[in-house]
Amino acid sequence: MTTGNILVIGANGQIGTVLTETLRNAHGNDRVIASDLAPAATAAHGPFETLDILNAVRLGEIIRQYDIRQVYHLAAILSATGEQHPQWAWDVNMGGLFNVLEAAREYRLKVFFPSSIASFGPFAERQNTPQHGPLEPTTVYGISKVAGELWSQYYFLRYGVDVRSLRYPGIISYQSMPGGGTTDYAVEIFHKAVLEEPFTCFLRDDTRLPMMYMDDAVRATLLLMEAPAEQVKLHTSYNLSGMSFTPAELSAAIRAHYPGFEVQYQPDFRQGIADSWPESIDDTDARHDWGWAPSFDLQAMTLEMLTRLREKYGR
Ligand code: NAD
Ligand code: AKB
Repeated sequence: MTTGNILVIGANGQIGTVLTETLRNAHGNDRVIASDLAPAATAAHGPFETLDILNAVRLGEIIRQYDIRQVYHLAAILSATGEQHPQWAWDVNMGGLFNVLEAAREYRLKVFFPSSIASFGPFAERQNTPQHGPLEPTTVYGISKVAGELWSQYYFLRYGVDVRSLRYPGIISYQSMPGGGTTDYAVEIFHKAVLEEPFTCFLRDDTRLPMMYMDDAVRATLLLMEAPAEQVKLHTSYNLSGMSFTPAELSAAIRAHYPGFEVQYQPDFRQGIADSWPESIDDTDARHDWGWAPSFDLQAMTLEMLTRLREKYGR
């Protein structure tokens, strides 16, 4: 085992639930320590520690207790919740990252820090948004991600800390529910379809956003974290692309399986957030530097989501 023990911070969230299980399958349950504000499903199959990431002392205790060598720092306040509580979102997103980066400097840890398509704002090119170009996000979440990317690069350049990062699109999964983002509709819609209930979408029908199936997101994360250091050429955050679609296109893909599925549109404040984000992403650097390629398109993802949720709901 070359990775040493691994700490997942924010392990109970949408991504953490699946990433923790995947890491445990690869490295053994005891080598992957889940942590979050309170125990939940991730506590069932391996070590779990209660951790508020704003508590740097507790973080240090856990790192020493388990001889941690790698950290996946997933704890954050997402875009929609962040707009309702901007100062709290800034405190958690930046304060948490600083505690992780400082611990990484002190204990020589390898770190994964997820950024987001929210790093881009209205002045970025909206189609095939390039890796380099204007960022200028208009949400507190996006501001915290851009700042986080730059601080990650700073810790690499100044202290040699091995921090790796991806700008995730909206992630779609059946295992866990999303936690307060603008792309959440693309998960909620599948639950309604399988339960054969109508769905009310909080975005306009023509709102195109970059999205990715969870399997691809986890695979990209592990590919980047396991890549030889010389292949990791960007130390801010890599653009990452899976698919792009609108709520109308997703509804049509679901209707191929559930012809009677009803969708209404009632855009709310999240429409303004979505309108400031890219429609599709150019991830040439990730493909070139460490061999990234997504596996799931809209049709494959839709079939997989519906199949898995039917099993989950016994339908
Ligand atoms: P989530 O909201 O589902 O989960 C976040 C977890 O962090 C929760 O379990 C929460 O309890 C925990 N948390 C919150 N505050 C904490 C604190 N102070 N200390 C410790 N834990 C705390 O989020 P997610 O969707 O799993 O996202 C994980 C990461 O990936 C975040 O950094 C997010 O910005 C990023 N990301 C997610 C998506 C997506 O579509 N899910 C897209 C882009 C980027
Ligand atoms: C959100 O909508 O806030 C997240 C993200 C794209 O970062 N899903």
